[in-house]
Amino acid sequence: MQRVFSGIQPTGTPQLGNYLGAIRNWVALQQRYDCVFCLVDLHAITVSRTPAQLRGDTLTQAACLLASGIDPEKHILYNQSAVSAHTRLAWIFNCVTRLGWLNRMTQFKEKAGKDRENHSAGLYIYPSLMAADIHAFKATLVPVGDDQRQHLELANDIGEKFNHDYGVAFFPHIEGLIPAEAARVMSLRDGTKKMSKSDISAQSRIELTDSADEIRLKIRRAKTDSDPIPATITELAERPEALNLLSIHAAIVEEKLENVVAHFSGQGFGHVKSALSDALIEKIVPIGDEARRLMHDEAYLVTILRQGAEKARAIAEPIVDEAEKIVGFIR
Ligand code: AQP
Repeated sequence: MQRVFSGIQPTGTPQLGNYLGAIRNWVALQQRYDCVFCLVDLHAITVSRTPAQLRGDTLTQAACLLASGIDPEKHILYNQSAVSAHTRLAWIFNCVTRLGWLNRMTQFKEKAGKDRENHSAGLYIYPSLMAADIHAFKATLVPVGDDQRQHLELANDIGEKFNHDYGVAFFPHIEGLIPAEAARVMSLRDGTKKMSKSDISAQSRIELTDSADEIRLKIRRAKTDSDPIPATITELAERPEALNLLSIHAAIVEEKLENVVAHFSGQGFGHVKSALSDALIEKIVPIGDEARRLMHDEAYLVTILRQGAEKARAIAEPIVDEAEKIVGFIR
């Protein structure tokens, strides 16, 4: 059976983009594949985090994933730093990856901005660790949002270069599973910017633990324009905020965007926002309620992660042992 691997950074509370771009897909894939879901705490420290933030966010993420429907009995849920196979393979991949490849990564450019010299080396080599995360499990299916497309291509380049350099067919080809609707959910304050957990404006995102009142307020305040909804998607090309809200609505009610646009055609945003708030509250609030309940039981969450790490080690360590043997390391 093909193996699915995917991760999420404990850098805040999961937001609607994480849910629609990744988590919801993870839950569905559990029916068909062996799945490994990882809280990528090693990735999270590529930007500055206090120990309390990192620990708190890791537990919050675990609670939100369980509340969303991740099954830790049948599948694997753990935190990355508990499985040393990730960093062992990442070092080998750092020596396979070419600087020119990393220089092309748009996420580094976006996150580092103009102040590149002051960012961590970890942020720069992040894609090489991500390639190791996937290849350490020989996973072939990786459900992610559209923002990770370039990193997945690089993970394939790295796996192929390793195979080529050492004359083996060791790492398999990876296929990204990117959803058709809302693969890139945009900020509620700026339709040209990705919705992010770490955006300084809490108004820019819906978090999975938001209350019904918070969801309603954030959607009411979401940036839009005063024009009515057009008849077709192509007429939304120059209206990023309008397109974003309609795309979120389409994804949350699991309807095609063109049908949603046709449904609201001619109406103003007051109507769309009210329908969108209702749909979001119906889907998101039960997840938040369950996550809050789980967050009261820290010992339970830690046990789930420990058990997951044990199962993850049993898969990844023999694969990375083999990769090290191929490289020529003596054991
Ligand atoms: N806005 C988004 N729309 C669709 N998918 C998204 N994802 C993230 N944002 C959106 C997908 O969620 C998964 C987990 O993401 P991550 O935590 O590993 O890192 P990220 O992509 O950098 O997410 P954030 O929320 O923007 O985190 P911060 O603020 O820490 O940088 C991935 O599959 C991602 O594609």
